[in-house]
Amino acid sequence: MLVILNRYFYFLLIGLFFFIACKKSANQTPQLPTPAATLQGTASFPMGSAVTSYNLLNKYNYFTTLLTEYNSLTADYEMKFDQTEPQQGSFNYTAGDAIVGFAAQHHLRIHGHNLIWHQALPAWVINFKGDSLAWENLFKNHIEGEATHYKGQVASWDVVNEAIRDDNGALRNKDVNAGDGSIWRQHLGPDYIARAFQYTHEADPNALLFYNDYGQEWGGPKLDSMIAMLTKFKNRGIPISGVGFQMHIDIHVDTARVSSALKRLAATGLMVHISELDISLNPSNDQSLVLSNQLLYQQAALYQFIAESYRANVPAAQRYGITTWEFSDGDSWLVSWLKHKDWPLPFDSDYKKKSAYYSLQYGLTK
Ligand code: 9MR
Repeated sequence: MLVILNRYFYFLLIGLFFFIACKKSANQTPQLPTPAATLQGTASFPMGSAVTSYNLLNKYNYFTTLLTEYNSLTADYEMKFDQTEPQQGSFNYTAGDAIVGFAAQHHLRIHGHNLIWHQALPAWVINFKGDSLAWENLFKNHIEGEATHYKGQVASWDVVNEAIRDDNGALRNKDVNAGDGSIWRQHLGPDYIARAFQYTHEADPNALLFYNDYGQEWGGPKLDSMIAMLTKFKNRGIPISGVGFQMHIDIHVDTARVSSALKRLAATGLMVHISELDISLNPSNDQSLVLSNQLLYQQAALYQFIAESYRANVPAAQRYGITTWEFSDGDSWLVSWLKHKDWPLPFDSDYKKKSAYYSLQYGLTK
């Protein structure tokens, strides 16, 4: 009897020891995020961010967050005309090359941004005097020069950016408000957009070519004429692969219109890139606004909605990806360039994840 009791006691003791050992080792194993818990690990399409070479090369938190979360890059401003050819015939691809080199080193996709835009032009282009042939040469040389320089290194280009007027859907032409006209349309005629795609395609036949713009979420004449233009291009055999829906939105956005615009753009058969996503919490730049949890949750719900709506309305084969315009609040153009009091991105200024991050990730997963 005593022997049997002793044996049970012995087993009990071993069990207890085993239980304590397991608990201890469980406590000692930290819960590290798995790759699947990042944006790029969760999404079934590329997740991108706008970046600057300075931040990539100098800010530790910036490039580690970027490499963990994203697998596609767009240059925030360093591949634009005013940067690549600041004086006529004097080229500077240093910053763009740094971004492209970083992407190659880390196997990230590069989306080229942009070749033709009415903004970010060097002074020599704004002041250029010449007949229509001279303008055509300037236009063609710029496109061919830059597209050739990055040939085989960029996966895709925003060939033409923001060519359509906000109010009536006409092509930007003469200024309506200071600086909102397009010298390209003024000097090259209405078919310049199609020619920009042709010239880019001739220079880099493997790059996917996009038309990129904002305001699709308003619906109305701007979206109607954009869709009409894209459809015409496809029917004419213009080498266009996709459309960029910038998505600079704010917390008052009409979500039904976002979904409807995504659906209509997808119906063109083109790839759809959410190309510059950010969600402003303070669109009127009210200096007295205090950041609240309520605002952060509203923003989070919208980030989730955008991911879900994209997945629901754009067929998988047409999803070129979702690109946020930078990823941390302090680096947003609204904050660092326009000096607004705002918090538009999934990470805060210290590169910490906000509710918006978790909800975006959830929207990519569900
Ligand atoms: O975020 C960009 C900012 O850093 C630049 O100074 C500016 C001019 O080059 O362009 C900003 O990016 C714009 C993008 O190229 C096109 N869509 C609107 C973006 C925000 O203004």
